[in-house]
Amino acid sequence: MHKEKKLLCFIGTPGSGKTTTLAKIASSFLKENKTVEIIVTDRYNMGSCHFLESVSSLFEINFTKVFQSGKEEVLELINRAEAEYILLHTRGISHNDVEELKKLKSLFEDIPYKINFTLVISATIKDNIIDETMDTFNIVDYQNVIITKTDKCPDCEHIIKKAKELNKAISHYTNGQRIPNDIRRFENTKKPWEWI
Ligand SMILES: Nc1nc2c(ncn2[C@@H]2O[C@H](COP(=O)(O)OP(=O)(O)OP(=O)(O)O)[C@@H](O)[C@H]2O)c(=O)[nH]1
Ligand SMILES: [Mg+2]
Repeated sequence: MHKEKKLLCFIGTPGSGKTTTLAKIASSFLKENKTVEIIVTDRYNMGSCHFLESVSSLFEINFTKVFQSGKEEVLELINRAEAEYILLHTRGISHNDVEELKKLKSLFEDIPYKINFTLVISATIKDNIIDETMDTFNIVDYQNVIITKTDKCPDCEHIIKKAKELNKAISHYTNGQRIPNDIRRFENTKKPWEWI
């Protein structure tokens, strides 16, 4: 078992690209011969769960999902995971749903592992929603941003500006639906993110 598990938790609004991006990141770790496990922390999002289960079986990635979504269960699955990189899938939360974000925060609070939270945000959303999303998700104290759907909207200036303002790193951008191909490192990051 790896002494230091690296936990990456993907958060974002519904449809932002969390599941697809998580699958791309998982397969990029595999390419680098790192061990990966995906844990789905929300049992209600059947679509994402089935999708990740299929991707995991295709790429031979360890996969587990919660049955109840409680804190103890999530911790138990993390404790049991033997991979070096553990990718946590969360359910989409609306950009103004403060209560749900507080619940998400509390799901991972007091877990005796360091978790790096990545906000997955689509380049296609309007500037005022970008601001609200990036501000409100800060409840979870995310450190990193991945910009999705840049093939649909190549202009990411507003997200980049907002990330600088909030002192968030941008590790990657995605530019299509293909897994694992359509993801690139974001080169201009001021604060290279520790793990990915
Ligand atoms: N064009 C394009 N489509 C993308 C990209 N990333 C994701 N998508 C598509 O966007 C849609 C939503 O992506 P998901 O990964 O399911 O988003 P999600 O955030 O997990 O959604 P929920 O689980 O419902 O909250 C899917 O059709 C993806 O194929 C991208 O970079 N470019
Ligand atoms: Mg999903």
